[in-house]
Order: sequence, then C-alpha cells, then structure tokens
Amino acid sequence: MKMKLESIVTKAFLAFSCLLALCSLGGCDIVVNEFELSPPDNGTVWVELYNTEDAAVDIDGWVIKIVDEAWEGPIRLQGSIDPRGFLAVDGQESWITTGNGTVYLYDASGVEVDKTPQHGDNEHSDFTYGRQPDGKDTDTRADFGYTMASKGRSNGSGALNQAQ
Ligand SMILES: [Ca+2]
Ligand SMILES: [Ca+2]
Repeated sequence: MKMKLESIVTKAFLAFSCLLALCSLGGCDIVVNEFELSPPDNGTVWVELYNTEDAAVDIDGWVIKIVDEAWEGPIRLQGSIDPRGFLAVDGQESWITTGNGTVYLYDASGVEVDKTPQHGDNEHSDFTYGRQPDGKDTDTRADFGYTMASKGRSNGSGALNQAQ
C-alpha cells in the first residue's frame, strides 16, 4: 500500500514538473513590462513584470538582472503573479546605473524568459520605458514607449489615454 502511494506521489510530482517545464517553453508568459533605470531625485531603480496569461505564474527562484555595461544588478524574486497581474520590484538603493541598461528575466532553472532592448535614459525624470500596450512583445524596440511612470499598474495605451 505504501509503495502504491509513493507511486501516485511520484506521478503527481512528474505531472507538476511537466507543467513547470511548459512555462520554460513559452507556455506561460511573463514579460518585463516597464523599467526605471534613471529615477528622479536619486530614487531607486525598479522593474515591473506583467503576466500576459490567464493563469497565475509561480516566480519563486526567478531572477531579474539589470545589465549596465560591465555592471550587473540581480533582483531575486519569490511568490507568484496573478493572471494579467503586475509586479514591481525595486533594486538596491545604492545602485546607480548610467540609464543605458538592459533588463533580463530568468526563470528558476536559469532559462531566459525575457530581455528588453537597450534604451538610453539619463534624464532622471518620472518618465520610464514601458511596453505599449502592456505585454506587447514583438522583440523590437518599438514595443516600448517613453512615457509617464506607472509602477505596478497598466502602462495604458494610446487608445486608453484618448478615452480618458
Ligand atoms: Ca526616469
Ligand atoms: Ca506600468
């Protein structure tokens, strides 16, 4: 009987592992939706993630890495992101970047999930680079616009702004 239970547990674990593996293969999609590498008033750099799927995604063990020339700043993640949810995470207060960084997102097994184009910004204003609209991912620089910061919430879109 005990053997049987272990077998069931093993099967359940394998099924769960397969589900997690699907995430790595693009079955669930988290993107770097907005980033502030040139904050105003000596503020802290931050990155916003967006879950483009209709299911929550477990991001335990995932890592954001800000790469700015030879410098790298890793931000370790935990928890999960709700369906169509946003999550903003801060870098360390001491971090000062040139504003010309690239933001990478890796899953728990170290697979690259997303990478932003390099966008220069040394204005130290409330403006940030964000996907327009949220989650737009054609792997080109045009995915991102330079607009007012919307940390932890929708970046809006041209159509939305017109409606307001
Ligand atoms: Ca800024
Ligand atoms: Ca935003």
